[in-house]
Amino acid sequence: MPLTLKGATLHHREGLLVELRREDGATGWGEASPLPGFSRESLDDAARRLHGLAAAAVGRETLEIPPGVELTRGASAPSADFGFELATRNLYAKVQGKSLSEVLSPRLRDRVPVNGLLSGPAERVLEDAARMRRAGYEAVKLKVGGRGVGEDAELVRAVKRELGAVRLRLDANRAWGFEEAKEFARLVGGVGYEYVEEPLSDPAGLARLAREHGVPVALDESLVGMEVVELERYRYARAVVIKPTLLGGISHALRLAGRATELGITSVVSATYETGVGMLALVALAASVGGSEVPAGLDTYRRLAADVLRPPLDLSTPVLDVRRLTDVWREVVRDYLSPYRIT
Ligand code: OSB
Ligand code: MG
Repeated sequence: MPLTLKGATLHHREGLLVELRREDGATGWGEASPLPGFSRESLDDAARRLHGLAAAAVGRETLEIPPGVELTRGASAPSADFGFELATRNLYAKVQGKSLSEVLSPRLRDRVPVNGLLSGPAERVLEDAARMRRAGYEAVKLKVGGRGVGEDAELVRAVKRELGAVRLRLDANRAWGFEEAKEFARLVGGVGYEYVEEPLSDPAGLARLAREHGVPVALDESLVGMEVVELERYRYARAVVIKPTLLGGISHALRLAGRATELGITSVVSATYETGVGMLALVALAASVGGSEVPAGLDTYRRLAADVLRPPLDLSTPVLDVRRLTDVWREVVRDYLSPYRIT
């Protein structure tokens, strides 16, 4: 089914798979899939950046790359930085005889709850909310900002009634002016939602919205291009939505999440419609960051009609069993991959 993001309709998902091969034939795979409307780089920009990174890696000692030497995070194509770093880490894991999760973190949680994603017309949203409650989802996220604050607030109330004790997150994708956001917050007062991602078209007002009006806000778009040291200025944030494809890699995501934990901010590892190759990294990352289990934004996978990874991953349960997933998918190899056009 077509996917509507920021008013644009996507009929298929394009991306690049990265294969890094060592002299002895050992390989590591990665994925660089800029998301139209959210990534600033095009697929061509990502390809160019990958060629640059590959040229710099030729002749280098594999084991020198991760986790020893940090890749430079460039501004030109964060999706390529992620894809290349993932390939190096997968290759490193392969050479060490370990799984990707094992090389990412010595302390992995074995459960990753999935944040169910609600979007589309109100009727579908309510049906999906009821289905997710019955299935046992711990948290769901509803897209707001597209209906006018009165209608959005009404839908939020109706969704929360369907959800009962299931946690509700909201995401406005920068839809509102300050007064609209205040009005929305007033209308949903008492509903008990966890946070609203990026309520303001002008993020300069986020601190005031949070501090003076008590609105629980989460950062998503604001994190793009942000350095880890800058996060301190956002102490008011309830959560940060960490999307390695948009932020530029695994090391950066790990450092950002580490700093967030120090500042008392929750890290929510999230996907941007990656294939199974990227999703395996996001699952491992979600199992590695933060001090406790936090539902991760991995429900995007459900929206892909097919995957390059065959068989596809099973990410359709409310809680992922990380050990089972990483045992089945200890490594991605060429035999499991088939180019596929999703139309
Ligand atoms: O706005 O959070 C977003 C996916 C791609 C681009 C933007 C967004 C998303 C998601 C990811 O919503 C899923 C999630 O956060 O649960
Ligand atoms: Mg968001």
